[in-house]
Amino acid sequence: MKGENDPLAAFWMPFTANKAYKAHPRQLVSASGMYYQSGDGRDILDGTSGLWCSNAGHCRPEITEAIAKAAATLDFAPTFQLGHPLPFELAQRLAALMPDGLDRIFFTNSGSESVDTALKIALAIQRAKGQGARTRLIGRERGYHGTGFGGISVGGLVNNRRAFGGGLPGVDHLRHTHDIARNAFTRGFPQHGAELADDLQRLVDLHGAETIAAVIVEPMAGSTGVLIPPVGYLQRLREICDKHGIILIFDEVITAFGRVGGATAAGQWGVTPDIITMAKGLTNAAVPMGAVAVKRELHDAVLDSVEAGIELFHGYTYSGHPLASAAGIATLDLYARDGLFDRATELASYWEEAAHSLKGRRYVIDIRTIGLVAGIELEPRPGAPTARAMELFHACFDNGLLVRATGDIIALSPPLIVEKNQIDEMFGKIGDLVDRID
Ligand code: PXG
Ligand code: PLP
Repeated sequence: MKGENDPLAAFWMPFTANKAYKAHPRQLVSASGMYYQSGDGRDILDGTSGLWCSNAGHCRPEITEAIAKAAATLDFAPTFQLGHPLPFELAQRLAALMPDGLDRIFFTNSGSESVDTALKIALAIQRAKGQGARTRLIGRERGYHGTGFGGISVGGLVNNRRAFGGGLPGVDHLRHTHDIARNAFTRGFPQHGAELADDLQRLVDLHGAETIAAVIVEPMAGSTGVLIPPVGYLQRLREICDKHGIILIFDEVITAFGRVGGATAAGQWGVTPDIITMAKGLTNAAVPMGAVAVKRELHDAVLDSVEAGIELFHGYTYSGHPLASAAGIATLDLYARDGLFDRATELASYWEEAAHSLKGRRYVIDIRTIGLVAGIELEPRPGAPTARAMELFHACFDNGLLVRATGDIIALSPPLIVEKNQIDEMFGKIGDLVDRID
C-alpha cells in the first residue's frame, strides 16, 4: 500500500512468526566458512549449515566462481527437448555417488519439488509395469517432505496440513519411531523400535498390496528433531517393500552429501531404496537445486512403456539450470577434494562426546547424535510447549551461535568443515545458556 513505511512489511516470510519477527528482526548479511555476520555486525558461528544445506561452509570461492562463470557463459537454456552440457555432466557425477543401480537423475529446484517428482515417478513406474491400480502413497508420522501438496500429504505434521484442505487422496502413514521412554541418551542407532517397520505390513493387510505404489521415509528424520532409525528398522522396511512390490523412497534432502558420513545415508547404512530425493547440499545451497535418483531398471520401465514421444510428462522450467548445475559440479568437486564426506565419520565420536556432555543439565531429557547431527530434547515448559527451545535459540543467536529449534528440540548440523574447538564452543554455549532459561 502506498504510504506504508515499514521496509519489512512486504516480504511474507516462510515458516516464520511474521509479526514477532518484524517487531524484533534478526538479519544475516554476509557469510564466510563457518560464520555468518549479523546485521548488527557480529560473527555468528553456524551450527546448522544454514538450514542443513551449506555443508561445505559458506561462500566457498570454488563454488561462487563457477556460478559467476556459468552466468556469464549461458545464463539459461531450456532442457525441454533441448539440452546444454552442464546438467548431463552433473547427472553423471551424481549417479556415481549414489548406491549401486540408482544412476538415472531427474533435476528439480528444491526438496519439495524432489519429493513431488519422486512420488509422481513412483506412480508412473507402477503404471508402466502394468500395476496402475497401485496409487496409494505411504508416509510416516513426524515425516517432513517439504510443502508441495504431495509432500504435505505424505508428511506427518498436522500443522503443515491443517489450513490446506484434504491433500492427496489415498495416503496413509506409518507410526514414527521416536521413543524416549526406551531409547533416551542412546549413543548411535537406538536399540528399540525395529518392529515399528511392521506397520507397513499392517497397512498392506489393511489396504491390499495391489493398491500401494510407494512408501516414503527420511532415513533419519531431520526436521522434526533428529529421529535416528532404530537398529534394523530400515532393513525391515526394505524387506516388506520387496515382498509386496512397493517402491521404497528415501528422502535424503538432509542426509545426503556427508551429513551422516558418505554421500547418502542409504550407502552409509547399507539399505538401498528404489528412489532417493536430494536438494540442499547438492549445490551447497548456493543456487537452489534438487535431484531425484532412480534405479536404472525402473527408469527404463517408464521409457520402454512408451513407443515414441515424451515418456514422462513432468519437469520444471529450471530443471538442470546452468547456474545450479555449475554450482553442483563445483560443490561435488569440493566435497571430493577436501574429503568432506569422511569428516562426519572422523568427527562423529568427538561430536557425540561433546553433545553428551550436556547430559544431566536442567531440562535436557534426551541427546541423540549420528554423523555430524545432534538433537537435544528439552522438557517442554508446562503449558507452553516449544517456548523453551525457541528461547534457547534466541539466546544462542544473541550469543553468537546459530542453532535450530524444532518443537522442544535443538538441532545441530554444522558445516562439515567444523573444527573441534568450534564443536566445543557450540555445546559449551548451549550448556551455559540452557542454565539461564526458565
Ligand atoms: N524433504 C526433507 C527430508 C527435508 O528435510 C524437504 C524435503 C523440502 O525441501 P525444500 O528445499 O523444499 O525446503 C526438506 C527440507 C528445519 C528445516 O529447520 C528443514 C527443511 C527445510 C527448512 C527447515 O528442520 N527441510
Ligand atoms: N505457471 C505458468 C503460467 C507457467 O507458464 C509455468 C511454466 O511454464 C509454470 C506455472 C510452472 O513453472 P516452473 O516450470 O518454473 O515450475
